[in-house]
Parts: sequence; C-alpha cells; structure tokens
Amino acid sequence: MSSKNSFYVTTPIYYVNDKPHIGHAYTTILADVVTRYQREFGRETFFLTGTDEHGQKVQQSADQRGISPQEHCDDMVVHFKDAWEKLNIRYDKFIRTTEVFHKKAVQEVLQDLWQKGEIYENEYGGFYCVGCERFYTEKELENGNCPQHQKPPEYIKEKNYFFKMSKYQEWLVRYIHENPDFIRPEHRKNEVLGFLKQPLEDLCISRPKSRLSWGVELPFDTDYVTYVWFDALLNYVTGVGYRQNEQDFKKWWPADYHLIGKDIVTTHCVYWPTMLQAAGIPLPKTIFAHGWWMMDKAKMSKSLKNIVSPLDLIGSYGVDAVRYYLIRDMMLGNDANFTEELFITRYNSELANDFGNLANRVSTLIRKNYDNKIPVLTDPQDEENKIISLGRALGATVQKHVDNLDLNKATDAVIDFIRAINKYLEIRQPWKLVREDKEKTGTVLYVAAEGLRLAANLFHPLMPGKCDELIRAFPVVNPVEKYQWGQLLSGHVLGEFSTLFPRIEASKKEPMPEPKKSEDKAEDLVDFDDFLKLKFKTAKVLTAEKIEGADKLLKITVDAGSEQRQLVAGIARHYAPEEIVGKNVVIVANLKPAKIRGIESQGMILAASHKKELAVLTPDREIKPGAKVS
Ligand code: ME8
Repeated sequence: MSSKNSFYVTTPIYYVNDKPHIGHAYTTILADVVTRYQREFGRETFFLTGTDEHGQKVQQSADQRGISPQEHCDDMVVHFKDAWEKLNIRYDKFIRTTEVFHKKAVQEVLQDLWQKGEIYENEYGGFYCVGCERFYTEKELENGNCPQHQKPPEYIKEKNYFFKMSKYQEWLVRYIHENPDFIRPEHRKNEVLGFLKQPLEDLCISRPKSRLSWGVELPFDTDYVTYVWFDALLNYVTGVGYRQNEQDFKKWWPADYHLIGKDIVTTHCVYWPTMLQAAGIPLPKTIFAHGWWMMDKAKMSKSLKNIVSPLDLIGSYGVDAVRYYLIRDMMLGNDANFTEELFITRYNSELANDFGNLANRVSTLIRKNYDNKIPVLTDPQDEENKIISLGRALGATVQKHVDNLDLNKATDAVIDFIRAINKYLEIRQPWKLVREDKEKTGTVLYVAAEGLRLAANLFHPLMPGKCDELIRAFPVVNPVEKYQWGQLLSGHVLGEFSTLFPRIEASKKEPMPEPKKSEDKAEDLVDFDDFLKLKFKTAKVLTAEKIEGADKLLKITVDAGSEQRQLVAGIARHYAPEEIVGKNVVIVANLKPAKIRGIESQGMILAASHKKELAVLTPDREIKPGAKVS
C-alpha cells in the first residue's frame, strides 16, 4: 500500500450515445469494489466516474432525434446513473464534461498551453474515423479501414491546432521505464513501448465549428472547438478540483488508478501523460487496462449488437451475484467470455454450494441446538487450529491482493477459506456430533460461524447487499476489528438472514448421446509432425459440478492462462467436484469444441487410467496456469 492515506480511482467517462452494457458495468464495478476495499482498509477514498458528452457522435445522435445535443445528453446520462445505482455503485462524483466548471478548466489549460507555445496552428490532412473521433495515419489503418470499427475513415484536409506531443516522446519512454507500475499489466506496457518505437506525431486537438460545433470552444480561436479526447481526459483532474479547489486537488491527485479497457490505451498512456507533462501536472500512479468482455469471440459492443444488459442480469440473478461473477471471472488484463451458462455454473458452485451452504449449515445448527445463541469455543484441536490460523492470515492476504489489484486472487483466497470450513464441517460432522457431545459441537460451530463472519466481511466490497445482511446477523466484540479472528460473541443471539443464494436450476436441455469410446487398439505409431499438431497446456480447475443424469461426467471450468474454458470430463466416478477444484491439470488445448450431453466442452483433461483406476495428470511443482506442455 502506498504511504499516502488517500486513495483516488477513476473509470473512463462513457460516451452517452450507448446505454451502459456489461463492459461499462464491469469497469465501474471494478472501481467500486477496489474503492470499497480501500475504504474498509482505512483509507480515505475518492471514486470518480461520469460521461463524455461532447463530439460528433453525440451531435449526430441528437440531430437524428431532432433535439439539441444537451437535451440528448441529459436524457442519456440518466441511463448511466440509474444503472450504477441499481448495481450498488457508490461513486463520490459523477462528472459530465458539459458541466461549466469542467469546460472552464479545459479552456484555461488550452489557453496556458497556447501561451507556452505547446500548441500551434497548421494545415493538416488525415483519415478521420467518426466512431473513434480521431485521426488515423495511413499506416494505422487495416485494409484501408479503421482498426476498431472496420469501416473506411473519411479523408479530411483543413487548418487545425496541434499539441506538440512529439517533443515528449523520449521523455515518455524514459518515464515508462523508470516507473514500472505506470502502465499495467506488463503486456500493455510493452505494447505502448512498441508504439513509441515509431516516431510520435503531434496531436491535432481542434475541430472547426463548421464541421463540429458540439465541443469546448478554443479560447484563442472561437471558430474551433477542442478535440473530444483533450476535453475528456482532463476530467480526471477537473473532477477533483483542478483549477477550482487546489486543496482538494492536492489531496487526491495523483490518481492511484485510472481503470480503463484495452481499447483506450493509446489515449491514456501516450496522449494523457504528455498533456499532463506539458501542463506541469504530476502523472497518475497507475493506468490499468483490463481486457474485454467478449460474446462469441467478439468484443461486446453496441455496433456489433451483441450486448448484455447489466439490468436484465440483475433482474434474473440479483445484483450481488452479477458483481461477483464479473469480478471473479475476468482475470485482470485478459479477455473473458460472457455466457449465461458460465455465470450459472459459477453461481451454483461458489455462491450457492460453497458460501450459501456454509451460511445455511451454520445458522440451522445453531438455531436448532443452541437456542440460536453463538456457542462457546472451548478446547480447539488440530482441525480447529488449522481453520483459526487460516482465518488469522486471511485479512492480510486479501489486502495484499487488493492493493496489487489482483481481485481474482483476493476472491480465490476467500472462497478457498470457505471451502476449507465446509471440509472441516464434513470432518467434524457437527450434525452427528451434537447427539454425543454438545460442548465439542459448540466449538466446531463457533469456529465455522466465526469463519463465515470473517468471509462475509471480506466479501462485503464485492457483494455489499447480501454480506450486509449476514454481517448484521453476527454479534461481535468490535465491528471495527472486522477482519480480526475471534470477534464473535458467544452467548449472544445470531440474527436472522434470508437464504443467501438459492441454487439456479438451468433449463433442462435435450440430452445428447454420450460420445463413443474408442476401442482399445494396439498402439499405432504416429509421425512427429502429427504429434506437434496437438497443443497441451496446464490449466487450473476453477469450478466443477456434476451433470444431472450423467454419473460419469463433471462439468469443469478452468483458468487456462489467457482465457477460461469449460470442459466436460469423464472423471466423476473418480473425483468429487470439490476434490478436483484448485488442481492444476493438463489439457489438450486445440481440440475442436464438442457438445457432450448438450454442454460445450472446449478441450480435454489428460488422465492416466488402469482398469478401474483413474488419475488426472498434474505438473509436479507449481507452474502458472496456461504454461505450455511439451
Ligand atoms: O472510450 N469489455 O467511452 P466508451 C470490457 N468516452 N470493458 C468494456 C467493454 C467490453 N466489451 N466495452 C466497453 C470511451 N468497456 C471514452 C473514454 S475517458 C477520458 C474517455 C468499458 O463509452 C472499458 O472500460 O466507449 C472501455 O475502456 C470503456 O468502457 C469505453 O467506454
């Protein structure tokens, strides 16, 4: 954690021509979760989000609707504010770039840069993509098309104003090398450094009003407005008081994280730092670019009409489950595939079976056998001490991962802890033990309940609704020490809470015939080239569940390094789902997907078998999931 006790995080400000979809919701939920964690760790936090309201697309949409651009923005912004409220997002400020304070500060920056000679006037011709609201050089086009929108841009030649970005090239390369956390993850940093190997051009920062009037007017030429990105990027400083309240600004700036998607890396990692340097403003600490949510291998976006609405999902599954899934299933930095099936698998396995089941077991047993009062911890043995020491270490582990923006690992740690408690209950069997020894059972239930309370607190930033309900039910010594083991008050009443996450029954699908087993054959020799056609990788099992009506099969999701996959494996008679979860296995990575019992299987798990025995192959020491096996 940085020494500064304040923590400032931003999301991109979203274009108002789209209603928010899962992609927008993702970055915003991510910022919310990180902020809530930091606040609960005791830091003072500021979370800024908002909307990017100027530019050609907004003007065009407003024209189509026959209303003014401002009216269009005022209408559209409601969709964002409404979605964020329903997703339980608690931002500190929602900035709109059409607000007077922002426009005024943008003009002041422009005027300063003009006076300092950082901006100059020139004739310019270039390929302009309306979708991206930016010029492309010929080299950047793909088959003459904009690389983002795959549509031909317009060639435009006109007088414009330019920011002397090129003069900062060497400085920026040096800065990125000297500040290893400035751009994360590493592969994005390398991408930016690769981009900076080409000569950096000056940035066109104006649009003539004859072509675009919906923007911030240049203070030194009223026939022009400023380029939408020059206006938009400055929201990160104007949103915390820049040129309005220096004290506030000093308190929050530089930002700890600008969270963005990988689509806007150049604007954030090249334009923005050079603009700040020219304006004499310190640079943000980290720009973190996450991957895309994909649908059927394409980026989810309005233009591709493959969007999932976060509000529809909340309607079906509840806000906490949606927040959990998005954070849990995207490994920060990589792309993730969105399918409702994966969502349901994750939900059933971790929220219903692990977390929900633990809450249910603990509360039912305490209610039935201890008059609903928290029992006393008397004489902890080895099994108890194992859970207690896991619990003692858990808060610090989660904090370490959150500080490093490793939310997957933070979530993993809490879920693993919950699984360990469930396993502990299987060993101790308090439902049987209570008939023989009420004191011993009390100890077991104290340990399980205290573990559950701790997990609920550590999951609170992710699932504030359900976890609040749980946390309120537990009587504690001191709510401030919520991450400390041993806060639960024996003898006090355990409050009520509803069933946390009822299982989702997936709609029954037409069963497919089981794949035919190839008969045992004498081993044929194959060419080395044929062998090379198969690609093997390591993969960590994230979830596993039985498939109804197929007693040999497990449906498994794995982390295969750069992506997640779903596999159907015929190992259910040899491995219980909870036994296989967490194992690093070996998969055949380039098999064509097949449907088994109507469920898509994207690869196979390698296993050795002999007569009735079967064992999956695992690497014999720790290695990253996705490592090549050769
Ligand atoms: O680019 N998966 O706004 P925008 C994950 N106004 N994240 C996604 C996503 C997907 N499929 N689709 C969108 C703009 N996002 C500018 C930003 S900032 C000064 C100006 C998220 O409405 C992701 O954070 O196109 C991405 O960077 C952002 O939405 C783009 O939002």
